[in-house]
Amino acid sequence: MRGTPVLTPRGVPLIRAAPQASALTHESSTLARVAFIVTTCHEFEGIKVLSSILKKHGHHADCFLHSEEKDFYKAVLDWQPDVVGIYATTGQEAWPYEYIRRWKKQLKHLKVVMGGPHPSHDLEPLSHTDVVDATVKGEAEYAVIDLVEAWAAGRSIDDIPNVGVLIDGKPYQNPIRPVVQDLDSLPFPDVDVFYKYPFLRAKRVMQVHVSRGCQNSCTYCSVGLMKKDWVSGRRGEKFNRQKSVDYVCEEMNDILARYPDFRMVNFGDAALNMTRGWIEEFAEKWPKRVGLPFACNININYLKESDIIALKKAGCVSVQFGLESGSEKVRLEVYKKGYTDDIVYTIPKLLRKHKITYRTNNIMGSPAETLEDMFETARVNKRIKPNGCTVLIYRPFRSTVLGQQDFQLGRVDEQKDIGPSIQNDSMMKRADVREVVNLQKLFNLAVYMPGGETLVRQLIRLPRNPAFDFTLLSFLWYQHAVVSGYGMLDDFKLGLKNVGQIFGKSGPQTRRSFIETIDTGGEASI
Ligand code: B12
Ligand code: SF4
Repeated sequence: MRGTPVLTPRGVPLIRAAPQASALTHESSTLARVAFIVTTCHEFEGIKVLSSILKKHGHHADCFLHSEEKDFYKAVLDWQPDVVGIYATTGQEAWPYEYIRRWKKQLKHLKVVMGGPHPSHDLEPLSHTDVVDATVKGEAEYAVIDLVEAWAAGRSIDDIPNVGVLIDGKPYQNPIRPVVQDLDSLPFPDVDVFYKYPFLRAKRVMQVHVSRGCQNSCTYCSVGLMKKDWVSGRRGEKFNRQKSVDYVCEEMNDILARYPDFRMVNFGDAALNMTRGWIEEFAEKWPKRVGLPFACNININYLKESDIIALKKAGCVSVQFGLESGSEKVRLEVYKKGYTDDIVYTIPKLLRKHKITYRTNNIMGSPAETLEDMFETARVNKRIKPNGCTVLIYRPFRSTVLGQQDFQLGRVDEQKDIGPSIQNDSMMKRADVREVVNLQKLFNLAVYMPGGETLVRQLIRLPRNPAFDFTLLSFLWYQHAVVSGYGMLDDFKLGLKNVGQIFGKSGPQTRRSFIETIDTGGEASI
């Protein structure tokens, strides 16, 4: 935990409030009750950690998943929160505003904080003054404690590091404190707030994180700017951090003791091969102490054959890596991915040799690429024979180097609501936008069907239609469920629960054409 008191930007020491009767809370409770809310049906690592930290400090925390509650509004209201915490990626921030307005009518003391990637780079949510009371930038372990306790004690939140607030009607972002250096110093993530839901605890695959950061700094990803912005450059301060193997094994056994039915683990980290030597130690300890097979992401520019051997020994069945573009020039010079063609052609052969299946991630429609480059991406995939291709449409996030350029250069159609997902539509102003979006939907046909490219070249000229969306979903489902081992039924159900996020709009109205034809189940309407 924090050692020396943190000095706020205005030089005022932050005093941690001792647990006391809360100005926020209702009569029966003396501490803050924090309800996290999310719309995607998934176990979110950030929320698990924040919940365990809050509980460690004596507060109450829980998480409410929109898809899993019969009556989402009532479930949160009945829990009587003092604080509602929204996790938001860009495009995923506005969905709960209507709920919050209604909760605020019922719970006069309710405060609302938004955290996650979106408010870390954009203070726009603060302009919804009837909804959002504060935002948090970056890693929020210590900020949420300070914030909740300041609210509970009726103190000002204006000087709390990481917190964004309106001061005299203007958004103000406080500087952030150093990122958590030792991940082993954090309590085990609180999985109970997600595994209280039967669907999430009955899945075959458990979602786990063992690191933060990434060795690469790709220009289309938020990680590059996080690195620059979140780490001061002080000697010894790290952005890439990994839990110790011992901690991970203990964390896992702690979860399995309560939820013994999981059959596999998916490591959601940017790359499991983040720290040299980690996989070797993991390969020694994990099979003996945990022994579950797993899937993970890898950075192939840091991967040696010895790592692949260690991954296999540890129980890895499937890996995923970002090819992103078939053009080496785009990959290296624009995306700054660090994957040369040599690496792109060598690693898949080694993965096949050691019998680990692999899937690629690919981007369609960035301003760096022509439609021909995107067909080249399909051809490179055909050559390296992945067991599956995930294809995302380029989205210009303001939290990325490339996205910032796009906004500055007026390349973005800012009026177009493409929803929260990067699988739905394109915001880029390009003459061939229809072809790009259709190619993303039909990409797998071009890769896996004999003669597929010729057919896809014809089809992408047609107007977008549900059959194309369905093609994308079918490939996604098959590859995710079968190749990566998530299980056909689990993945089908998960797909139905999250389909609104994949093809929906950003605001409270999240359904459109194709979705309206499907009963996604369990979604309470507002
Ligand atoms: C694992 C992952 C996923 C997983 C899990 C979702 C998740 N967001 O955790 C899955 C596969 C489901 C996923 C889906 C998507 N993802 Co994603 N994902 C990641 C990834 C690789 C790691 C996130 C993570 O777990 N980090 C570790 C934990 C500990 O950190 P954290 O989640 O950031 O949490 C900390 C803070 O954010 C904060 N915090 C978190 N929640 C809250 C809540 C409150 C109230 C507060 C105050 C603070 C707070 O405190 C936490 C602890 O310090 C990041 C890249 C990255 N390295 O950050 C991309 C990233 C978050 N994803 C991104 C995107 C675009 C998506 C999708 C929209 C993709 C799509 N399908 O179209 C969806 C959105 C789904 C959703 N509702 O969030 C972008 C977001 C960019 C942006 N500016 O919004 C990122 C940054 C990658 C990128 N392209 O740049 N993702
Ligand atoms: S390798 Fe992945 S997580 Fe790392 S910077 Fe690139 S896109 Fe982001």
